[in-house]
Amino acid sequence: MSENTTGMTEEEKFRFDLTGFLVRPAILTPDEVAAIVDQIDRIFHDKESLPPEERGMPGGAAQLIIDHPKVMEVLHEIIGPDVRLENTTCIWRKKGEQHGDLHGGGPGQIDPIFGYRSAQGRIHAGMVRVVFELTNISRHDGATHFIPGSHKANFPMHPDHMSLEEGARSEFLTSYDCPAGSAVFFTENLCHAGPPWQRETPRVAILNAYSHLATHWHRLKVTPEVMAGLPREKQAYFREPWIADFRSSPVTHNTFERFVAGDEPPVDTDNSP
Ligand SMILES: O=C(O)CCC(=O)C(=O)O
Ligand SMILES: [Fe+2]
Repeated sequence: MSENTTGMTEEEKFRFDLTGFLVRPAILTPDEVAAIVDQIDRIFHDKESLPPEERGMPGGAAQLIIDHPKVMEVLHEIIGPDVRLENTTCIWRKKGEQHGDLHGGGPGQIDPIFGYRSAQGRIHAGMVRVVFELTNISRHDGATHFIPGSHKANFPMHPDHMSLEEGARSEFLTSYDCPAGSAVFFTENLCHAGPPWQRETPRVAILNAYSHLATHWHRLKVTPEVMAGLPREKQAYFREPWIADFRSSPVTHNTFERFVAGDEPPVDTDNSP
């Protein structure tokens, strides 16, 4: 495998561009996986046993995934140097539960924020999902499914390829095999779904959404307690979505370093409706 200076191999870039998704197997250690699974178990079944700053994502043991180096090196290549974490959700998905129908794909790009482009040897993805699978996954379990290549399809997604019913699925619909602790990257513009979970044991996972520093799609739902419990280097991934402040001379740039050195709060964590 050829490495380049970005930390993403040429093969990974080829694969992500071709298919719209990429699996990095076992980037978390078994101890890290066990600690995060224990936290998610408590969040779903015994919240009071956790201190307030660990009762939701991305606090507690889960905070190590905010800026995991094996994730950031991919995101810096496919989004750019300045990345925000704009949504993070943990799941404890039981047999028969699902996230929803196939969505995304085709020329519509859903919304410019999700748009996928490649130019001059670089990938420019809009919102990128990173699923941290915390159990071993086989492609028949019902983890996230994709229609590879649909992120840059030139025709609208055809109805014949949009079913999740057994026997009526697209021949292109696929999933992945990976050990616990793996990261699965995909552009939100790829046609994808979280179909009904098939296994007796739950799917325990964290679903993150990263995007360019200048954009913000999800209204933040990180609680003030969880945010306050994070070190400033992790809060920086939730800083306000802007690039340059032209009120000052010279222009102020919303860099990671500036946020970490200052005392500005991250974006509004008041999650009242
Ligand atoms: O639940 C899943 O496996 C997929 C969820 C989804 O659509 C997403 O993360 O964008
Ligand atoms: Fe989605």
